Parts: sequence; C-alpha cells; structure tokens
Amino acid sequence: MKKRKKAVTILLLIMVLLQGCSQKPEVQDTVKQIEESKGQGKEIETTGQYAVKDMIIEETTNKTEVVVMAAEVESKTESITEPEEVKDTVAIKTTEEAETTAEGMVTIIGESKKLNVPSITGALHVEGTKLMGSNGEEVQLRGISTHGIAWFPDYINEECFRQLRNEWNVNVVRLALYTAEYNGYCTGGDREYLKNLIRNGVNYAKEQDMYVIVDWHILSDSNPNIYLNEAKEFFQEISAEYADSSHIIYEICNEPNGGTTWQDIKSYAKEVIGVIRANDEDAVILVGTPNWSQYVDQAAADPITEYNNLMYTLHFYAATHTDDLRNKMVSAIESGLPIFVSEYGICDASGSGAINEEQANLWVEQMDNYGISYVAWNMSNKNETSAIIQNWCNKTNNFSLEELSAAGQWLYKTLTKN
Ligand code: IDC
Repeated sequence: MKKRKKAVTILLLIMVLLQGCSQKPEVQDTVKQIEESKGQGKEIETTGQYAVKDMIIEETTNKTEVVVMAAEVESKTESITEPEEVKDTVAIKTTEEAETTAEGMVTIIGESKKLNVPSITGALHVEGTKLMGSNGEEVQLRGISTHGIAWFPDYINEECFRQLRNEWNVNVVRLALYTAEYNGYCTGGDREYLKNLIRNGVNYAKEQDMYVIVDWHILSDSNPNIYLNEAKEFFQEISAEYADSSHIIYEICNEPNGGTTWQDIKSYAKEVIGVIRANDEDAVILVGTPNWSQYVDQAAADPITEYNNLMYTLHFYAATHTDDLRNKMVSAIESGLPIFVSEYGICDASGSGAINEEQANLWVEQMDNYGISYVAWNMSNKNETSAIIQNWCNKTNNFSLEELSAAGQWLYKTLTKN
C-alpha cells in the first residue's frame, strides 16, 4: 500500500536505541517494525544507517511528534560523521527533505496522528459534547462501516481489520446489521448466522485494538418501533455477552425516516437503552435522529436526560448535503449536543452518483475542528460509488491502492494524512 520507498519505524527503534545508548552513539541498521508501535501508527521513513544522538518526543492531544537527531553513518566502516554539537532541529516533515537539507547531520521529524485505540483510551464515555477516553483524553474515532453484513459478510475477516487498523489508521469499524431488507434480521435473515458475524466483527476489532459499533440498521422500516421487540432481544443478548468489553459501542437505530418523529425515536431509545444499561452500565450508545439522521436540532432541543453516555447521530452524503446540514451540525454541537457521524459518503445520498471531494473535505475539516468522530460508508466492492473497493476486485483483504475505488482512495488518503 505504501508508495514510499522505505518505511522505517522510529518510535520503537529509538526507544530501544536510547536504552542501549550511553555516551557513545551506536550505529544502527534501519529497521522495519512500525506496525508494532502501538497506537502511534504512522511510519517514518529513512534509509541508510544512523548513529542516534538524541531525540525528543512531544505528545499533544492529537499528535505525537518525534524528533530524532542523528548522524548519518558515511560508510560501513567505523567513520561516523558526528557533529560537534546537535544543532537546532529544523521542522521538516519528510526524510527526503532531511536528506537534502542536512550535511552530516540528519534530522528526522516524524509526525503521526495519535490514534485513540482501546489499549490507550480504554472504555469511552461522554462529557458534554466530547467522547472521552478512560485516560481523560478527548477521543476522535475515524473509520469505516461494513455494507450490510448479510450481503457482504466476507469483509469481516481479521486480516482485513488488521490492514484497516495498521495501514489506514482506522480506529473504529461499524458493523451494519440491516433489519428489514432482503435477508434482514427481522425479515427472514438467519439470525444466528447474522449474530455470529457480529460476534466475529466485535472480536476481530478487539484483537486489532479498535473500537467497534454494532449498528441496528433500520432503513426501509422507517420507524424503529416497528421492530422494537426484536431490537430489545438482540441488544439484550449482545450487550450481555460483551458487558465486560470496553471497545463496543451500540448504535440502536441507523436512520429513522418517513414520518418518524423525534418523540417516536425517544420512546424507542429509552426502552432499548434500558435493556443495554441493565447489562452494561456505561457503554456509549448512539441514537439516530429524524429524517435519515439529519435533524440533530430536534434532539438538541429535547435530548434524552435519563441516561448518560449517549451521542446523537448525524449522517451526510457530501454530494447531496452541504452547508445547510453542516451548519445544523455545528449549531447542534455548539448548543451542547454530543454528535457522532456514524455514517457518511462523499457521493450522493443514493450511495452512488458523482463524488464531491470539495464538499467532502469541508465536512472533514469541520468534523476535525470539533473533534467529531466519523465513519465512512461502505466496505464492499458493490457497483456503487460509495463502495471503497473496485467492483472488479474480489479480494477481501490486503488491498492495494489500485484496488480501491475513487471513494476508497480518497478515504485512505484522508485517514492517513497527518
Ligand atoms: C445503501 C447501499 C445500497 C443498498 C441500499 C438499500 O449503499 O447498496 O442497496 O442501501 O439497502 C443511507 C443508509 C445506507 C444506504 C446509504 C446509501 O444508511 O443503508 O446504503 N445511505 O444509499 N443513508 C443515506 C445513504
């Protein structure tokens, strides 16, 4: 996937190096082990051999910056070009730049978006409008949703999740369980089979150190109360099984629509949340909003007050929804509503049509400004614009850049950009 010439870890390497490094700098070969650098995710590239002189790690909420001061080893013999003293570091972002700007002295700056992953941020909770980790840090989740798991079950595999986590910086996967479509959970689908897919997804996410959203994907059944009993049974069973897991998030109604009012949703939500809370006191629960999860203003005016750790969903498709919906999101969050964008696309609301990258980027910018989490639709090779895998590609993991659709390539770039 990486286009870069050589990817080399710095974090682990340097930590190891420093421990073994007394006064005298030691020569080290370049090493490839970035994938293991827990939570820090981003590769830093270099080539050749370096004698590490010093390093600084600066951590801010969203970023880990590693500055390595090292003298490049000129040859395989003992001669090391060692500067008398370490100069001020220059803020340069790539090793290519480092190589061309430094003479004898190499400064490598690796910037990485610090991933909020379960091993670091633990069980999540909601404070005001923010999603928070158990370490008191604000958490932003960014990831991808499956398509309907009944139709595209094969993407739920551990290797696929591993790639998303390690190469795409994904820290949340959403598992979309359609309730009412063909083979839907409430309309003839094999419930045991579907629940097992959910279990597999939840388990793979845990193994790969990601959060996971279990999404009760209502859509053509526009009012969640239609299958209220099924929802209660389903969430009762799953939340009992995962009561002790800190990486699971429940999304109880994807997109209420049609004539479904906020009062209908509230009444449904209170019942289903009650069922989940009986098993799991504090898992984060996402509640859909009217009109395909767009009327967050209605939720903001009258939020659910009986329970904690709730967030309200807003969904957008960038070629259809622009300033108006974005402003609605901003007003709602500014009025105190915790918002989670549990589904979005960069094409139109049908899931197909043309991509609007300009609008997509404006959405991303605004969500990043507010630390809002966002999850892209969808992980499949279906012949539609929102599918992130090319229609001709039948692989279900280890994707190369060329095997991604235009939407997939945009997503990969967006998630891996610093
Ligand atoms: C779409 C799928 C499409 C499928 C259709 C109906 O992309 O392949 O045929 O559902 O099942 C949503 C929904 C989401 C939609 C998506 C695109 O949450 O289920 O998926 N969309 O239409 N809301 C707005 C757009």
